[in-house]
Amino acid sequence: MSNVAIIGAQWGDEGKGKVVDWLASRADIVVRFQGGHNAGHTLVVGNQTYKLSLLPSGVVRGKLGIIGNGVVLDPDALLAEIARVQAQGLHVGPDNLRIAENVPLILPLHPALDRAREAARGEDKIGTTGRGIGPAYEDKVGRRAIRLCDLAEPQTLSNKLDELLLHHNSLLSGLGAPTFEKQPLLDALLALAPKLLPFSEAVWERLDAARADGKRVLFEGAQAVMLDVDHGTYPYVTSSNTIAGNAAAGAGIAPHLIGRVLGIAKAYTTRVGSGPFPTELTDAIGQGLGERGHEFGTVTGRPRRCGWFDAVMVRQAVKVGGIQGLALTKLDVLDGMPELKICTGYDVNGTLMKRLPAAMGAQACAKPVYETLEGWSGTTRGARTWVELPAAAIKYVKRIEELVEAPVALLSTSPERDDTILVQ
Ligand code: 2SA
Ligand code: MG
Repeated sequence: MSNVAIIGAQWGDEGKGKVVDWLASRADIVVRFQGGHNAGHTLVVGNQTYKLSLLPSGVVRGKLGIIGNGVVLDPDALLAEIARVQAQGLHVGPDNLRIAENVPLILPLHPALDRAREAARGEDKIGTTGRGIGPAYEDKVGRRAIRLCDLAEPQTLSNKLDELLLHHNSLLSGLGAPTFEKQPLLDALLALAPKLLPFSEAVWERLDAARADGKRVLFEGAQAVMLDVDHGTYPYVTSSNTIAGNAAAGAGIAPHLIGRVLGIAKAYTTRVGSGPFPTELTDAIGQGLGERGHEFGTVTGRPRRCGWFDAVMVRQAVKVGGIQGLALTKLDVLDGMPELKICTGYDVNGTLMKRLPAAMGAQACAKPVYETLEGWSGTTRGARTWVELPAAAIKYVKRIEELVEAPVALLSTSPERDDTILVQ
């Protein structure tokens, strides 16, 4: 197996955790290359359910996990997550988790600013997870970020905190939110140093050695293409590039080492948070998808918005994300539906479009153009071979392949790891 990058092909929550876990058994290293603890990857292994937000999913399989420089890392969230999975019997230590020394840190002022801004947006919220992801990336590109390696340099920490507080306290007070004192933040960071520095290293070097040794690396994406800060439904997006091309920059490896790109998509569509959703169903059908699919955000618990499969959006994700094969998940949620619709185009102010327009107004008024397919009465839940699927289910999957211009390589028919059909 060459290196594989796994990315979401819709708006997140596609079931990446299960697929990463499934492929991690064939890899040596699993790398998170963007996002932060706004991710919520759920892995069901036997009678244990692991909810991971920062830890690379390979830790469940005892694989080496790497958190790359492209992530924004909340130290308290990481330490709490490590303690949680250790209580579930997993081992996580500097021997099986390495963190890029140049990873930017999320400080308490970042979620504070995230939430204050969302509150100030009133009705027009982005719908962020409130974890400070956006403000942390702003500090990174603003060349103000405190990074893991800074914890080893108290004077650097102190100087950087001065600059950060000058910036953030003016923003926070402008939003009527409480400001931050320096000393408590400095004390907290100095106290974190001995806990975090043992995990810190130049991970690009370790990945280069892994390349030389022929190790197999899995790049675990978070969120999804339609939340990508460039290619998603901007500004209702996350603040990092979620497409596979960012695995190189976000881990410090050569682009040609990314290898195969697997996209994950649900057999229908969900999104949590604000923003356009052309195939959204606000009727009983959408409610039924949400109930049968248990559609609540792993991170925030928010109910997810549900709708029909959008082939226009996924085809675009295939192209910009470099997706060569699709893992289609939660097919079982469609069991028993008399008919299914697939969006094949958008009517944007009377113009038929085969791609998502970039402008906010055009995105907001994109109306879905549907193709209708018959549903199936049999169940697909737990199916592990292609032949177990009802003919109409096979037809639905085949039509999706044609429309998104990528083969379905893997079908998931339940959250259970082994309820998976390897198509090719
Ligand atoms: P933020 O907090 O600044 O990243 O939020 C910006 C927008 O991105 C959306 N967002 C998400 N939407 C769905 N799932 C998310 N995480 C998944 C989970 C994990 C995954 O299960 O929670 O799929 O990797 C996620 N993270 C951010 C958010 O709703 C805003 O619209
Ligand atoms: Mg999720």
